[in-house]
Amino acid sequence: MTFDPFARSRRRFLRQLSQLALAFAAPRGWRDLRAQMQMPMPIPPASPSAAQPAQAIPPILRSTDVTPFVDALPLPPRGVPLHRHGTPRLRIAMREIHAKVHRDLPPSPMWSYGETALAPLIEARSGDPLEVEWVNNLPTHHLFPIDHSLHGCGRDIPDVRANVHLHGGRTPSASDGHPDDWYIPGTSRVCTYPLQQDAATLWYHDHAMGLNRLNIYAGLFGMALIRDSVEDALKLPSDRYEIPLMIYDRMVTKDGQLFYPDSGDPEHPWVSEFGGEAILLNGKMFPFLEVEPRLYRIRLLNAANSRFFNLSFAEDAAHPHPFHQIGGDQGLLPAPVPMKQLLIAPAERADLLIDFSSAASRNVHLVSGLANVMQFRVASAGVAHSSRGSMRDEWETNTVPTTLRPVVRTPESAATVTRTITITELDNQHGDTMVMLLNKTHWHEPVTETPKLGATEIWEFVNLTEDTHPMHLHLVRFQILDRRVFDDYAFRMTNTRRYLNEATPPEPHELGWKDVVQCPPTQITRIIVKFDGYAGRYLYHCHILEHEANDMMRPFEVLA
Ligand SMILES: [Cu+2]
Repeated sequence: MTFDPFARSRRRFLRQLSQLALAFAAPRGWRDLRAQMQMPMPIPPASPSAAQPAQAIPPILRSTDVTPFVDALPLPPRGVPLHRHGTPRLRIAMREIHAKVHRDLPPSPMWSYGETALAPLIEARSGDPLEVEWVNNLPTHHLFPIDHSLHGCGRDIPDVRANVHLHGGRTPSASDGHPDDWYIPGTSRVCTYPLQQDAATLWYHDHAMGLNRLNIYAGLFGMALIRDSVEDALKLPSDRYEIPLMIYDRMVTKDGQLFYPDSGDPEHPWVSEFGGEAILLNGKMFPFLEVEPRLYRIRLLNAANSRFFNLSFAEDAAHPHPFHQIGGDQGLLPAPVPMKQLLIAPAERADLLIDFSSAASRNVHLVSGLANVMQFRVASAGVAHSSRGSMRDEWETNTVPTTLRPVVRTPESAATVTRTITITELDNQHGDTMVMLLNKTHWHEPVTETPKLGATEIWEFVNLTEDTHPMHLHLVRFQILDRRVFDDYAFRMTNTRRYLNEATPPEPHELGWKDVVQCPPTQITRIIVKFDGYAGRYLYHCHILEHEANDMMRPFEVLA
């Protein structure tokens, strides 16, 4: 599937299908559309106009080329504060490392925030400020082909630039990692994170203008867990029973090297999406984890550039292993949601509880689509009993709580402004995507979204493309109001809004606070958001990193 010559025709087919559906005014099902997203992401073939490939394509590893479940799942080291007088400060350096994605493959150069492929885990308390000195110790040459035609990516600036955004952090603008605030190897920045926010699974990653699709792909991302007393009181599984788990896909050559594709046009190497056959978990293909037959908490992050993962747990195909989702992007849900599978978009997080007690002495797999991508080796029943001390039994529950954290729904009447934001792609005559825009406006054009500090607004994303876009707003948390199929042809042609079905409320596992929302094609997705926290310049964008890099990103400014 590596280079899919049918990808473009499939996209055209889907587009025609959508037009056909509209001709008969038949609304496309939300779940059907989601199911389409399970397909490997198409990689555009070389444009017919392109003369020579920009880089030679080496033989690419197939997932069947390696022995599964021979590498133990790596777990991230804890970030240790540099000093404890005053505000704790971490010093985290970006660097080039060499790491193996599988036992039987040679190491590949990668970039990391740590000494291994796995960046340090930042753990902090809600309301306790944290400072991080982010040091750029990267080399001056990039690992992957840069597209100098993308915004803010010209040949007049250094090839290697970096900055850091704490995704999901309620952070003052100066420390938010604005795409223009990049800095070069040999320099560093100190960012201050007040962390005035609920317990949640956050992550940190590169956000340098036009480059973060390549910087994150190279490895510049890590997880951050914010904890608070509400979470403490639930006595959820902790320490070795709480597993940070980052899932993402890569193209790996047969000799173990990370590879990022290009369009075939040396002047415009950008590709509109990325899909790789190697599914990595915490840096390894097909890792295994030895677990006890008890309750575990899994802090899951989709760290992929473009790929949506449809995940489940199973002992075998006929026996899905149930689990509960207890939290999303911005913290705990009101109550645990029993699940059999989870569709997770790039940058989304899911806080899961899974009970292995019914699978003692057997294996449970994490399944992505139809493939087993990770193995949980469950110990025999006796092991759990002997390893659990009485202190832990007292302190920690081994059952799923019935309620978690109240999430008061924001009434629509609280909103004083409604903003409509269109999502569009512009294609050339060959059907290749050239640019992807929000409100048909480029990144560098003047700010048009200027909410007042403290104001509540409704933002409605009108998706006029054939892809689901995971839209992310910096600074804030929001609630999903609904999604509704509309006549996108009428919208495009006459700017009239005609709905084709009733509004669909968010899924049960989307009923908590969010900072990423899946916006499916031919639907209008509405969120309600209070612009709390800080005044200043921020941004919102699609978190498909290839889209973001080619202008599916806009500033907003919170006015004091
Ligand atoms: Cu997008």
